[in-house]
Amino acid sequence: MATLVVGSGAQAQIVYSNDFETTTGGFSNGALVSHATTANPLGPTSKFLGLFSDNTVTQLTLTGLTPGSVYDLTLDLLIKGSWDGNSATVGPDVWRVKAGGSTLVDTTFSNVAGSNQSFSRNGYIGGPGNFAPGTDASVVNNDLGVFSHYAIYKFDKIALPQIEFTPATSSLVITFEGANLQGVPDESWAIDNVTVAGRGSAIPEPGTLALVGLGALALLRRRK
Ligand SMILES: [Ca+2]
Ligand SMILES: [Ca+2]
Repeated sequence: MATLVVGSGAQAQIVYSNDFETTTGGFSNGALVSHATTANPLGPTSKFLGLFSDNTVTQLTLTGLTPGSVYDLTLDLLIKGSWDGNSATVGPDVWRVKAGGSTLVDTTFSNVAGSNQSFSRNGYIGGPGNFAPGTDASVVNNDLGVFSHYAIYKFDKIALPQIEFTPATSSLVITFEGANLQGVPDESWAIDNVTVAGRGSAIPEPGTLALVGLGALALLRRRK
C-alpha cells in the first residue's frame, strides 16, 4: 500500500509519488505523523508529512526532469488548528508553494468563523480572495476543539485548477511553506499524497531524440 516512486518509466510519466506511510523520501524536512483523529478522512492510519508551523519550510528536490515540459503537482493539504485566514491582527495565515523562482500557490486559509480566507478553487495562486472558512475544502471538521479542528484541501486534477510548472533545467526544488503561523498545536499544516507527473508524450529519452531529430533535419537539408 505504501508507495514511493522516483523516476519511474516514461510510460507512467510520474517523477515523484509519496503517500508518506513509510518514508519522507526527497523532502528536506518533516516527520511522518498520524493525523490523530478517528474522523481522519484519509483513513484512520494514514500518515502525513508534517506538522509544520511558524515559518517552517520543507523542500522537495526533483531530478531527471525534461526542461520545457509541463509537470503537474497534486497533493492533499491538511490545515490544522485556528488558522485565521486574511486577518490583519492574527494573520494573514499564509500557505505557499514555489518552484524555482515561480510562485505556484500563494493563499490564506481559515478554520475560524468570522475570518475569511483567500483560497477558493479558482483563486489559490494569488489574489485578494475573500471567502468563508473552509471554502472548497474536501473535508471540514470543527468539532475537535480550537487546536484540533481541521480542513483538508485536495489539489488534484478534478476539483481544482492544476498546479503546474515548466522547469528550465533537469532539476528543480519545490518549496512548501507557511507564514505568520502561531506554532503547534495552535496553527499547523501537513501534506499527503504528493505526486509530480509530466504531461509530455511517452518518449524514453526526449533530449536524445530531439538531438537525433535535429541531426536528421540537417541531413535532409544537406540532401536538398
Ligand atoms: Ca498518507
Ligand atoms: Ca494566525
